[in-house]
Amino acid sequence: MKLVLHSAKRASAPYRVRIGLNLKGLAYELRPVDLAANAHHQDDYRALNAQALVPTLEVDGRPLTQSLAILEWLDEVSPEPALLPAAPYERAIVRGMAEIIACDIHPLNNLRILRQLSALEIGETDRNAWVARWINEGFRALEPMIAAHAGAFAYGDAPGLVDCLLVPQAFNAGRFNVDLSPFPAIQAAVARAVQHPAIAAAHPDHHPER
Ligand SMILES: N[C@@H](CCC(=O)N[C@@H](CS)C(=O)NCC(=O)O)C(=O)O
Repeated sequence: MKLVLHSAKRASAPYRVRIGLNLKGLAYELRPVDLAANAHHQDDYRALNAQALVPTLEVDGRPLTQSLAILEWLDEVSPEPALLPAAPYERAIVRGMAEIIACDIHPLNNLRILRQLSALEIGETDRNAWVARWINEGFRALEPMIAAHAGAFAYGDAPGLVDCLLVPQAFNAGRFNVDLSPFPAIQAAVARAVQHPAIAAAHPDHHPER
């Protein structure tokens, strides 16, 4: 199976998939997409991803989009080590935690949203306050869930789906200087997760420029 991940250096959605692929121990080719230069709006990229968003994962030349769908697909085709727990109730808890980030924090703070705020002449200080507002709101909900469910990782004792989402979202919070000290369980889970070699290898520092 040949895997090609269309990714961008600091973007959090492809960072999730890099973590997932690394945890599975799957080899993949990384193709950087220059978001600043709007490479994602070019026809050749839109042919792979009609939303003009990263990531896209090409599987033997066939594109998959949406990071959560890709991570769930990975868990289906390469079940070990599992990203999701086995029990349906626990799977729903984990998906709920992941979706706080993927559905309720990240879409409000995405590049296209920030560009639109800029187009509406909202200045950098207010844009940063906007970003912080949604991270804080989501993390306030996630904090007690992590406190309740974390073991060695964000959910239980093995790295999994929550870590795939949480580590990039915490990195994004750092980019915008959002203070995470009100969220000690989140901070501790991230500090532990980034020590894992597969998660560390997915860090933007190891990504080609762009
Ligand atoms: N729900 C999508 C979100 C993808 C997404 O928004 N990706 C961002 C980077 S993290 C992007 O491509 N942004 C480009 C833009 O907003 O113009 C997923 O999880 O894959």
